Amino acid sequence: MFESLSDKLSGVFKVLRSKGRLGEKDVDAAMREVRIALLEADVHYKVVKDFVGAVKERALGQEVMKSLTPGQMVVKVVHEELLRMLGDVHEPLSLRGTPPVPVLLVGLQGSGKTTSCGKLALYLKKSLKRRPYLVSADVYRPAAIQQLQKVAGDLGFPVFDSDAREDPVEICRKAAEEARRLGCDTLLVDTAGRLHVDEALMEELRRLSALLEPAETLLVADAMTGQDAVNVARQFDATLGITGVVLTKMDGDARGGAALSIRAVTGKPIKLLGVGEKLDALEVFHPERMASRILGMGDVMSLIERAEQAVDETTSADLEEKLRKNAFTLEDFRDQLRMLRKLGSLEDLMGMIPGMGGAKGVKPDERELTRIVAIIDSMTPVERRKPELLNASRRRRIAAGSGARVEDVNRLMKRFQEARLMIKRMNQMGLGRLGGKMGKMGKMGRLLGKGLGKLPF
Ligand SMILES: Nc1nc2c(ncn2[C@@H]2O[C@H](COP(=O)(O)OP(=O)(O)OP(=O)(O)O)[C@@H](O)[C@H]2O)c(=O)[nH]1
Ligand SMILES: [Mg+2]
Repeated sequence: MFESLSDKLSGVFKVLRSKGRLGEKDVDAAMREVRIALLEADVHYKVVKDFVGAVKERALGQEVMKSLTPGQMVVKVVHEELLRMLGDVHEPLSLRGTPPVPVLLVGLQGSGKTTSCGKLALYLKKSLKRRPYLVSADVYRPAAIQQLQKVAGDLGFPVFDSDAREDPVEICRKAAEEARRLGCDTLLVDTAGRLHVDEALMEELRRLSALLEPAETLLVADAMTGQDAVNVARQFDATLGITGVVLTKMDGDARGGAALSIRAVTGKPIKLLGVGEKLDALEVFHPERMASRILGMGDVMSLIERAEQAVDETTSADLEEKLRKNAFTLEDFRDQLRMLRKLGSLEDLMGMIPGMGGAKGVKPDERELTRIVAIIDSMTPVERRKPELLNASRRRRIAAGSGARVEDVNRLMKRFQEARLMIKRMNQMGLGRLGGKMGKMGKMGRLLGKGLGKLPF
């Protein structure tokens, strides 16, 4: 997500930071590059214009803080403006009302409505302790009803037995009754998609909306469709009124910037992100985290949350202690690599670690993990604890023992040293040296210390 945008922005910031004083010319030049980077990332041109204008004005204005260099100041302003563009604070789902509280999922064909319905049900149950009931109001596409039934069945959620010959409004009325009877508190309504926004579909959605009076009308938009996603959001909002957006396929290699302009263009918040085809691939959207991710500061919070879900707590305190003392050994490194498997794809994880997102030439390779673990396994326990013992002859022995080449062993050692350094750096952030508003580093750092216990790097 946003690798190339991150790369470019960090390039611009590096230049800015290297200067002691910043004149109008420097800021102008930097903003020209920021502008190009945003446009290339497919951010809506009007949003880019406002963004660059605001940053320039503030950067050149009187806003100078003693504690920051002018370059840092600009980075801070960019971060804040980016945050503003994304919506400042996370807006949670609002599910007040008499149960079963209806949630309507709408959007174009193939945008991910049915999948998101399942993801949302799982999220509601796990994170909000709710009891969802699902219903398909898609009577048009053959097998659409069965598709939702399969999704619900796989996850173990009750689902209405929709009859494709009936009117969608009638189906939903009956489904709401059934949900109430079963004691479910949330009614998730999957609706039919269309290739384009058309009047007949909108009319049907309006009728559904009038009957259900949904607490949330979520537009499910495909991030890969770029500017189209923004237009669709605008149209759905104008004719139906949406309360939020679920951006799907954020795991794809789309430039993604378009989707991020949705908030700025429609004023409606992005609430959730679809990040994969699996039904647990749903993330809550946090503007702060996204801004940090884009600016290459990493999304440590999301990473820690994910780590906490996947890994048990027992070893973490122990590791925290080791990290503090810089006693992180190859054994720990190996354990971390093993745990990593549980967290998600490597590429995903790298993007969340500060400084790693844009790291060039670090193409994670899952097989590499297995190789690394084999190499570490071939070391003696003493070697693992004291990597400085590894001279040329020991390295040859280890290579032979693990079926690797000496170069592989060397590369692993280099990586390990880098990982130690990185950990040291992150620890220093944790000590609160980077105070102030820049990402609430103090708190983040402490959490990081904790989260790092679960990281391989
Ligand atoms: N990679 C990825 N694929 C997704 C995501 N969400 C949905 N998909 C895929 O997108 C395709 C369409 O998803 P559906 O949920 O059937 O979309 P829909 O909006 O219900 O489609 P219609 O009912 O035909 O309008 C499927 O292949 C999904 O697996 C996501 O977040 N990431
Ligand atoms: Mg569908």
